[in-house]
Amino acid sequence: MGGRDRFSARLGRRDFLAATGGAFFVCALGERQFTVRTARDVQRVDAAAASLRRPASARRDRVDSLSFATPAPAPGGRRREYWLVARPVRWQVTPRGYDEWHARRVPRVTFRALAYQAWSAGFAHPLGPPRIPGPTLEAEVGDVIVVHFRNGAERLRQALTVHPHGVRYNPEYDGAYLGEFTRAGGFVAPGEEFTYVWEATPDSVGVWPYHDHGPNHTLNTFRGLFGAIVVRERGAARPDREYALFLHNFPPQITGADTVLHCINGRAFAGNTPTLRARVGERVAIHVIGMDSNFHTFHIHGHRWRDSAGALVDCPTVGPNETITAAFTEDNPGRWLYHCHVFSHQDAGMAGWYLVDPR
Ligand SMILES: [Cu+2]
Repeated sequence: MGGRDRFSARLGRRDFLAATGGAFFVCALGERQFTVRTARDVQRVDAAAASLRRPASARRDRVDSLSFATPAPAPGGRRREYWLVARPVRWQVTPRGYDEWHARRVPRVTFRALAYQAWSAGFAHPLGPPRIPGPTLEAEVGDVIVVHFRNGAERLRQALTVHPHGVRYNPEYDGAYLGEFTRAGGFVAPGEEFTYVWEATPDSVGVWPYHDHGPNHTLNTFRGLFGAIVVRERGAARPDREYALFLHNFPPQITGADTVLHCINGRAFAGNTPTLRARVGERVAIHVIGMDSNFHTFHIHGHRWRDSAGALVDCPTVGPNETITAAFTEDNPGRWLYHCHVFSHQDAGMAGWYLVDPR
């Protein structure tokens, strides 16, 4: 990617220059740190990432010399296998070109994103187009989650990984680039494959993110390399309606737009973001995961629920890589707005519809 990026759209309307426009972000990469203010800075980061070679594994300390067995399912558990390919995708952030909440046109923004794509067993064929977020990985307590990962972003010329939250894993399956202490799963070079094996233990129950944690993780996570892991108690029933919503932004440095777009699952503005649906009487669970450097809040009009401490809330905070779940039995039909309540986020796209049928 880098210098070969092609941006098909630019935000032409200066009135979309929000207060957040012109912001910068920082990428630590190898021994260097970059302040990314422009698209040219993104190219510099990509070039630096492409120049990194697989580190020779250091064996300086006793902990670095440890070797680890591949975990197996607990008695009664099973292997939950997934085949994921990280690949570039031309991604439409605002496919409708319209913000239904404010009844206004918004610019169509398309750029070269990165996504985890689900493939069938043995990487035989893709199961659908690349999507942001990537496929949801599901397991029950006692299972192992096996992720066969291929770095299919050859033209990006950078190592990529899959790093999970919430599940149990040993350092071999951390999926994190650690400089000279990197193990195999922390540096999957373009065209290469690695199989991660993670355990769904009793303390893994919940909803968690996974994301790239390779050498250029900040930039490539901002480009869309993330998804959700759902671990349930053995035999636990699913809610009648279950959604995973990622709150994140696409900076103008990577989209070529004039300003930042605050997104839900890769899309900005109501009518483009996911439209959630339920019926009165259904058990609803909406998992909300922060996936950028901001603290967000999550508000659903007309609804309240209890947080993990038992307090009634209608607008809890969700921080970077944190998950909150809005769970309730639906009792309030109609068209509702859901949105982040940080005003500069909601007005730059972080909002959507929740439609509740009366029965
Ligand atoms: Cu927000």
